Order: sequence, then structure tokens, then C-alpha cells
Amino acid sequence: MPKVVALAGGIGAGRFLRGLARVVSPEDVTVVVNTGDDIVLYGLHVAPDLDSVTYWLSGNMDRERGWGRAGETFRATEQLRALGADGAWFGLGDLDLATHLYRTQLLGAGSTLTEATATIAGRFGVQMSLLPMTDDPVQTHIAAEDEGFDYYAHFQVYWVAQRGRGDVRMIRFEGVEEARPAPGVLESIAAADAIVFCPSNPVVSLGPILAVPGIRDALARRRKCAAGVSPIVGGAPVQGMADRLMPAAGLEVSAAGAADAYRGLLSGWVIDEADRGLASRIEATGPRVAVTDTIMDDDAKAAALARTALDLALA
Ligand code: FO1
Repeated sequence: MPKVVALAGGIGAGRFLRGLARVVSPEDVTVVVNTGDDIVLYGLHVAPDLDSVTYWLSGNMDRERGWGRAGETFRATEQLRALGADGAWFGLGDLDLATHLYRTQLLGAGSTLTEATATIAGRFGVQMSLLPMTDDPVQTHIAAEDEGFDYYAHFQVYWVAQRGRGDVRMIRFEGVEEARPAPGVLESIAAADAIVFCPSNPVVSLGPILAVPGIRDALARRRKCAAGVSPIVGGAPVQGMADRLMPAAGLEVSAAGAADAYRGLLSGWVIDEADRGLASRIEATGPRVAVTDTIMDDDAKAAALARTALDLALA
């Protein structure tokens, strides 16, 4: 069985990894997860992408909402709203809160984020190894202009509090210059037989991972065994806000623009049948292109997609 490293953000990655777990042995997969979305609320360390991957892989995800846990209630958040608490614009589910409380307890007792992540993923029965991209604080910030009002704020403020309104002018990963890859990240990239870029937002999901000093160079050295899946289908993201962020990062909102975000890092790129017309243009920039149905309605379709990406990476 090949050793696989997957680079992951939130929902798209969660769906895809459920498929990957069906085509390789999950114990042989290391998932390097974005932590640029992490935010501290009420003193709790909330890690949306780590939790998304954990919930999707353990079968606890809310498939319809895309984030958080199935069967969730929001009584604590409703009460925080009633109290007028700062931060209550962010919907922390009652079950989800337990994860944040436990993570914060572990961190307070001296665990690193890497250790806390392994403990929590293990308690959820996740068999893949989940690694945060870094143990150091990195926070994605967005500069946007909404009807003449300019603001610069944490990504969650832009996406959840401001509902992604306005024009994005700039994206910054605060703290990334000083961040070091988490223990195991560079080692697992060096030792992998295949590296897979999940269908995640190239700007704010995989972008922060690539910005951690040392990770992009480590991936560039392994380009020959790396393949990715486009999160953009027919000129729009399957989920999320990539269409609002890619132009600010100088990327076309297309399967070709997403591939451009990873220039020099890929030998394979999977695009949807809707984008077949872009294949030769993308191939001219380097990667071999596979065209297939990339919409992961269920685990069987996610598994077929994972197989296609893996075959490209291993070719
Ligand atoms: N997304 C929302 O649109 N509204 C929310 O209130 C919200 C709360 C939330 C709580 C925990 C969590 O792990 C994720 C949450 N998300 C919420 C999703 C999140 O904002 C983003 O979709 C991810 O950060 C992008 O990967």
C-alpha cells in the first residue's frame, strides 16, 4: 500500500478523504491540515479545518450544512447571543463545543496542537494521521471593501460575521513568516509515495499550508508524485468562497486558475467533465490532466475521484 500525504482544508477535503480512506489503507495516510482559519473565542481554540476533517472521517459530519456535527444543537450559542457576548456571531454547536473545550484543556496542560490533534482524532476513531500545518499561531486575515466601508479582519469575521460581503482586496496569513512546519510534516512529505492536493480552496485553505516556510520547497522536491483535484467546476467553486478570493490572489476562477496556484508542485491535475475544454491549456503549464466527474455526492463517487487522483500521482 502506498504512503500518501494529503493537503487539506475543510468541506471539500473532508468529502474527498472519505473516498481516499476507501482506496488506500487509512493508516498509511497523513493529512496536513490548514490552521489559518483557527480562531480563539471565549478563550477556546476553535480549529474549523482540523475539526471538519475529523468529523468527516469519523462519520460525525453534518453533510447538508457542510461544517460542524450531525444532530447538533446551538443552545449555548443562542444563550451567548441573548447575553450579547462578543463572538456570538460564530455558531458553535453544543457538541462541537466539547471538542473546543477539550482541545483548549489539552493545550493549557502543555500539549502542542499536534499532540492535541492526535488525541482528539484518535478519540473520534480517525485512522489517518492528522497533522496541523504548524503548531505556531497563523491567522488568515482579509482586507475587504463593502459599500465604501473598508475593513481588515480575521477570515471568520469576513466569512461568517460579514457573510462574505464586499470585494476582497488582500489576503494575509498573519504570523506565517515565523511559523515552522509541525513535527512530521516535512518528514511525511519526503517519505510519501504519493501527495494529493485535496479539492480545497487554493487561496485560504491550501494557500496557508504552502506559505509555511519550508513546506512549498519540500513539496516542489516531490512534484513527480503529486496530483491535485480542482475545487472549481464550470468556473465556480463546488462549495465556499474561492470565487471571491481567487481574483484578489491574481488567479482566474477556473480549474486552470486553481492549477496555477500550485505551479511547480504538480505532475497531475484532475478536472471535471464540465472543464474538459481547459485540459490542453493546463497541460501546457506542466501537469498531466485527467477528466472525470468530480462532484462527490456520496462516498463511492469520492472513492472513484480519489482513485483517479492517486493513479495520476503514482504514474
Ligand atoms: N460557517 C458559517 O458560515 N457560520 C458559522 O456560524 C460557522 C461556525 C463554525 C463553527 C465551527 C467550525 O468548525 C466551523 C464553522 N463554520 C461556520 C465554518 C467555517 O467558517 C468555514 O467554512 C471554514 O473555516 C472554511 O473551511
